[in-house]
Amino acid sequence: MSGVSAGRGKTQTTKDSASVFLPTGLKVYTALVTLLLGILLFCPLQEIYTEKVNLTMANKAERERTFIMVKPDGVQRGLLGEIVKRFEKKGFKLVAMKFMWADETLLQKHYGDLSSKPFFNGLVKYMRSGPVCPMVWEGLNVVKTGRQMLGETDPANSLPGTIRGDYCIEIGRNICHGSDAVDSAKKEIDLWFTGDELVQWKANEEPWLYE
Ligand code: DAT
Ligand code: MG
Repeated sequence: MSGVSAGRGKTQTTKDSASVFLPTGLKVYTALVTLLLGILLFCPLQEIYTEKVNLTMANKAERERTFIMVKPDGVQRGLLGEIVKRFEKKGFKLVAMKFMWADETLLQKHYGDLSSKPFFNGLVKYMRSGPVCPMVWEGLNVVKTGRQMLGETDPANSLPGTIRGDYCIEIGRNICHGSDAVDSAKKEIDLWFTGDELVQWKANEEPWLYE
């Protein structure tokens, strides 16, 4: 009995204090609800904003891909690192790279549009004379900029500062290849690489390269 009465007494006390502190309780409750609503609203908004910023950057950075290849003379002359370095330092992102001997069929397909040229057989033979290093680079306007970095097809016409302008002399030994258009880049990438070989990754320097 005494327990019941003690319990009753306790309940009464709690009721009393609740009614005394109700306005403060309500304030705290309102503040908590407002805070919660604020967090609930702010987070998705911030997420949407961040996503949009990232997307804008990604769109710029991932707008284009090009196919660059160091030819057998470039490899033999120890210029592989130099050519990779130029693309890397420019800020382009490496998507794929391999070191291989290219077979005749692959090279005939790669240079298919030049098959009627008198230098075609010599070109394929030269490209089979040693290992090559095909690569995929990504970035804003990378196709056009890549070609500018390579220089003219004939090194004699290539400006100093370009890869061919700095490191080679003759058209038949021009050390590197670069896609000449976005469409041909797509075809060349598909010809030389499987989908699995194109590496998905986020370059940390992107926010410092694209605004
Ligand atoms: P690029 O490699 O600049 O795209 P291209 O596609 O016209 O030039 O030719 C492919 C390669 O063929 C080129 O890098 C070197 C070789 N080549 C082109 N014209 C040549 C020529 N007149 N004599 C010998 N080789 C030539
Ligand atoms: Mg070409």
